[in-house]
Amino acid sequence: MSVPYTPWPQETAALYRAKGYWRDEPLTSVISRHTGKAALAPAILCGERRFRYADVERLSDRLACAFQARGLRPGDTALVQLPNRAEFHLVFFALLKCGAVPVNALNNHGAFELLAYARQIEPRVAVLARSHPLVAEDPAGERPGSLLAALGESVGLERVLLLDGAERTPEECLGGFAWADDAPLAATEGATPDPAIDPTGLAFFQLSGGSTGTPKLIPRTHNDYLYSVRQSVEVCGLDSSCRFLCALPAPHNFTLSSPGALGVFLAGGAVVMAGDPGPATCFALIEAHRVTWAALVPPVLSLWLEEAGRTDRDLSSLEIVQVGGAKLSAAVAERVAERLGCRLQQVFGMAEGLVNYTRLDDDDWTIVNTQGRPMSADDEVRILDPAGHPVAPGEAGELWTRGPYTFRGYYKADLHNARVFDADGFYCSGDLVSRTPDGNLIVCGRSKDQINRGGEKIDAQEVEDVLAGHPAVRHAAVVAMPDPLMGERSCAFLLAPSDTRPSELRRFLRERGLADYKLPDRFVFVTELPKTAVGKIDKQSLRDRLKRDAAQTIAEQTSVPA
Ligand code: OOB
Repeated sequence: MSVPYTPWPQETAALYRAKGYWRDEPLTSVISRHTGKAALAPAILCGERRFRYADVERLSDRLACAFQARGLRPGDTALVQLPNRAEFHLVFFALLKCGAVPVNALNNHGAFELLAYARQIEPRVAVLARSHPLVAEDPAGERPGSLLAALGESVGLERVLLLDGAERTPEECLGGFAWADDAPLAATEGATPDPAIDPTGLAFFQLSGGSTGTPKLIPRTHNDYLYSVRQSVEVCGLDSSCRFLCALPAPHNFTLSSPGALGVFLAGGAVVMAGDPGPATCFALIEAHRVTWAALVPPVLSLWLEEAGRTDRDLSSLEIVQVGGAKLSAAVAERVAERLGCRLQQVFGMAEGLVNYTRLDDDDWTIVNTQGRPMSADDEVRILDPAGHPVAPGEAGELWTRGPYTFRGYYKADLHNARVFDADGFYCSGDLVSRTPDGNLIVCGRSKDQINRGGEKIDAQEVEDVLAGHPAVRHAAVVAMPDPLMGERSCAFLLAPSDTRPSELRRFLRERGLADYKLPDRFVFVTELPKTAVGKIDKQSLRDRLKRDAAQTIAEQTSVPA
């Protein structure tokens, strides 16, 4: 049995194999390829703990045996939500070794998101952190029941694995896991799992930022994902000397594969796990582990740049800071070299596939002002106007793409797939981009109904749908408002009585289990919402109103006498 997904056309797949992109190798080979002396090198540094490649291989084998003993079989699916700790990677590799296909939810996802994923994949197992507010008791009573109870309907408690918060050594590490029904893990030392990986099939699901109201899942195969990792390592020139700081959420496509932790494993380097991306935590880790690479979103970079001027920490080991996930302003980009003493690489990627990098030897203008160019010679990019015609060179248009690691369809989403793929298999990312004469892309906007809150994507319709369930709300329109630090924050325009309290609306959304980052930063109560000629809510005019407000505020601030 295998989990179904939209395949590439046969002749395209044959071409990708012939070109050596797809090698029918499992993703777990990024660990297992390190044998002999290389297996003794550190792979993951987490708190005081040091996991060598041999440890990651052995521990993920033992975990895989424990999953198999609980009946996990190829083609089953798994729901995982774990914090940035070594155990995230152990569980990921263990599930792959069982041929199971995980969804790795972000640690700040709420019950709303987790249940939406569970409904789509009907997981056979769930792996959760015992300390997570959704799992732990909820003294404040703000969260609905227990996630375990809700998940129990689809998973069954006998297949929920919980991880405690203790930092155990690699030898003791599996003692931190326990089945929710209290049975022992049953992970015998020295055991190897029954071979179960089909390297020609699906490896796992990536998460889509979404723009349609339901969180969408992106099937990623061993072949396409491993190619994207291998090609990223090549383009970024990673080798075994790399010490990579995993500061953003570990499951995110950027941190996992661009080149991310998997790229660092492939190259034989070490991944340093950070519990949060803030400069206090990260600068200490950079100093302690002589970190050479870090991947950040723009607001985190801004915090780092600010703190870099004040810190006593030794950041001299840093060679490259990659920034992606949201548009980086040229003004901030220009400060990287001077403040952090390292080079900048811009990364414009998407969980659906295509990843663009500025190259390390690009000229300064390109690195500061563009979001880079596709990493593969076989990435195909079309920039089209709304009628589907190529725009003139240098003009902005919608980005359509296909290639050896760009997916061909969201999971169980035929209607949506029909809208975002054309007949040739090109995927429309919903980004507005232009292309420089030397092929670099500049992101200039977005056509999808999404807010990019400092790299965290918010599906406007999803929040609107939940808000519409509140008795006081007759209609909701959620749009982006400019923000100096985050780039964008979210604002909800509501047809609702003006005495409705924002705190009550926030409580309502939290109670529905929506992730905190999706709660609107601002509520505006209106008696009418502007409409377009065809009668749809005119979101552009709402965005323009917020932009005018922001410009006005800046003008007022700058005209205040000293
Ligand atoms: C990355 O992946 P996702 O799936 O969270 O978000 C993809 C979207 C893009 O379609 C674009 O709208 C935006 O995030 N984005 C950027 C950007 N990088 C991503 N917008 C402007 N400038 C950039 N540099 O965010 C992601 C995946 C892999 C590598 C890096 C980022």
